[in-house]
Amino acid sequence: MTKWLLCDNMIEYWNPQIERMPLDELELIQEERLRHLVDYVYTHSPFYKKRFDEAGVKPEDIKTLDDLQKLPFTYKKDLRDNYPKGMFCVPDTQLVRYHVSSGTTGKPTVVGYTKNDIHEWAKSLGRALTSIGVGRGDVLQVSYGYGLFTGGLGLHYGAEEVGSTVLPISVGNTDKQLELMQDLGTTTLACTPSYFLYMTEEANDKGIDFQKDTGLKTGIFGAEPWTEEMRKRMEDATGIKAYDVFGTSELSGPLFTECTCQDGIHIWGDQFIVEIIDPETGETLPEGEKGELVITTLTKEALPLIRYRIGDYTILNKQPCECGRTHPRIMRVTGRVDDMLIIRGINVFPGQVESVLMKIPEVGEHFMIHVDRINEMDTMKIQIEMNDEAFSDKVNDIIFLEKKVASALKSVLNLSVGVELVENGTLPRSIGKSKKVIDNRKL
Ligand code: DLL
Repeated sequence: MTKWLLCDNMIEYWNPQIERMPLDELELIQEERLRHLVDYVYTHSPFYKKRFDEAGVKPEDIKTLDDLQKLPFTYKKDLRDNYPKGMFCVPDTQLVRYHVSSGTTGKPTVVGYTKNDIHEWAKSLGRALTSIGVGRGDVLQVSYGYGLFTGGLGLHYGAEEVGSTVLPISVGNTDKQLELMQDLGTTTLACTPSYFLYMTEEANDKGIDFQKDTGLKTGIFGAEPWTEEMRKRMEDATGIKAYDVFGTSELSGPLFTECTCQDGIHIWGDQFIVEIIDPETGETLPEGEKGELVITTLTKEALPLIRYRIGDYTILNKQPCECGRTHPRIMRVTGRVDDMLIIRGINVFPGQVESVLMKIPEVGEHFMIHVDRINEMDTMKIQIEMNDEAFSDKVNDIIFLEKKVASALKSVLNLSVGVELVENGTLPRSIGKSKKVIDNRKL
């Protein structure tokens, strides 16, 4: 597949016919693929046959996109219960790869891929990378983990699809990362936002200025929640453009990014159907309302998923994007349904805390939320690093700043929280997905 450049507005597309297709035409493709999918899983997966039979739904009941709601959901638990390969729809001889989740919260999930699954995955990222201006001539430093985690190999194949030169360095060894970034002229860096923050600190310590000493222009950051406020800080501090990348291992891995408009993540409608549901009731929510992301895969062969409950909170936007792409977008994922903290009856997401803190100039980029239950009462205390410039050895200055931060948090969270300001460099750094909450109630 060759990349297209539409000269009227200088926006590049990987495949303009598909990416700019009118929504009603796209929906016809979705309908046709959905009909094929339900037939396929019903005949190839004993799991889905049983699930459909239990729900009293037959493949012939699914004729239009509206019928999607007749189909039962699929849960992460289903993948675990059918560990390792009970939900696969192809024989082992057709598999070309496995990825396996870390299984920190239970049995791991195993995802198998046919050759075509790998190709569809790379295609999705090929479109995504093109939409942020990454392609031939770019050096893409892939600093996501390679191996069982999908981040490294996912971005790797996507980058090769668009003809970029891949630097497959994986995660860690930050000195080497910074050295090769300069020596090989990295233009694009893909890693978790936490790791980029860490790299920035290390670069500062070594006197490396991203703008002057490297050719870095673009960051592709995801695999964990981050905020608009964090993006602004990263872009201001380093002069790069920072883009959000989203995906989950069950869907393949990293799959979707924002385009240069930075106004939502494009989900390729010919490959996936997106729904947003109320996580409590399972009801589909109207466009624009925040709820749980549910995705149906339309082209996967080895492990197709019907109405898979991703467990992330986001908002669906079906309006065509300014970039000309018509495929639905999801807004920045603000956290997982199970990340929500309930403190004295009030719902709090770590992302809300980050949004508030990143607007306070005296505060650095790192914080840790500690939740406890003391005398039957939930408490939340946040340790927050200060910027070096804001650090003071005068107790009064610190007390004043702690009050300012606590009051900013209270006005947004509607909750009184303890604030402890700590010196820059005190809190743990992360090179992969970071941990921002220690909930002692669960210990
Ligand atoms: O994290 C795949 C990935 C790799 C995505 C590299 C992006 C870049 P999992 O380990 O299965 O797969 O974790 C998926 O991570 O359901 C979200 O909760 C979270 N997540 C991923 N990307 C984002 C993002 C990879 N951009 C889970 N914003 C998802 C917020 C994200 N959360």
